[in-house]
Amino acid sequence: MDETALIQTVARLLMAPKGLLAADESIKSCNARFEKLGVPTTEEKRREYRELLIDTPGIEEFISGYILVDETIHEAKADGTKFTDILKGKGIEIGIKVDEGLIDLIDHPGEKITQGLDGLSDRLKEYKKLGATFAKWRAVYSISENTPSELCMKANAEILTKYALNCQAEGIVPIVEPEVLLDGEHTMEKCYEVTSHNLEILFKELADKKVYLPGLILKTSMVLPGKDMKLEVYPSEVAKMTVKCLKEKVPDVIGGIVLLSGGQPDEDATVRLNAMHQLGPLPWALTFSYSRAIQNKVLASWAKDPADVALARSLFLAAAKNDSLASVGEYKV
Ligand code: 5MM
Repeated sequence: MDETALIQTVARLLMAPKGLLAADESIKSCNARFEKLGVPTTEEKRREYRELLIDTPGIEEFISGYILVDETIHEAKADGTKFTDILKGKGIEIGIKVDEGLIDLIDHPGEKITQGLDGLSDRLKEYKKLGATFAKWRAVYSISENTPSELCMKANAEILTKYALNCQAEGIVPIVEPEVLLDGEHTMEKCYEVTSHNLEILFKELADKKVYLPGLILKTSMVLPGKDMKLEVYPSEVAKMTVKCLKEKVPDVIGGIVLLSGGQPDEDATVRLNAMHQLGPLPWALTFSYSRAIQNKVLASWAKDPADVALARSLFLAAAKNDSLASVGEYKV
């Protein structure tokens, strides 16, 4: 394992005041978002949309890495320039989602594990040749009366760890994403409890199997009450609970932490990250890796008027700038 190369990639990804763009919606999720807005669900429309995101002038000021999917990493601009060359030219790290989605956890209704370990090493080698320096794998946990079960958390921790070891062996920085879903009627305290216990299980497994923590990034959900509670929570409260949970369970030596937005309102994701940085110095780098919270307005604008790429790009730059400011606690409402 080339530890120095991993650390250098982590440093480039987490260089303040930047964060990551998650543009790794699977074809299915991307199509579902397109469909809602009346955009044709064709490969060409997906390519066109991703071109808009990848070729936005100046975005490198706010974004250090793009997480792509298999389809996009092989694609090019309408004029033939490869997407990977555009990103490299801007000094943006190329990331790739390597999990192959969720499957049911046998005998555990409502619970999922993530698949994609088969042939992973070969796929990583291929992505590395295309320029990828980091990867991402997402596991999900639903909160309900009986979930997440110990078995679900342990099974996903084992899978995330195998994935991380594979990545590091290939010189690719793994992002491990254990996402506690926002759906449900649970309290914020319950979310704290579940996130905390799950992180404990995950970091024990990562340490037991000797994953190199300075060469790993955690992508986590925030500690929030369930969406169906329809509760207003102060950003300072979310920040306090999330940071407390992370400080207690994430080793200081980790490469760093990035947050997902998880379906919370765009502005909330920004304000809450900002509030975390106002709590004083943190033991690890902490920034954003949003998909919806950055892209919602961009996609809506482009769907309405695909010819007005300039408007969609200005919305993308504005959202990325706000999150960049929040990543150093300088965002002002
Ligand atoms: C972009 O969404 C990713 C998962 O996509 P699929 O469900 O289509 O496979 C997801 O991992 C994403 O990277 C994170 O959840 C962050 O996205 P949000 O929208 O939560 O910020």
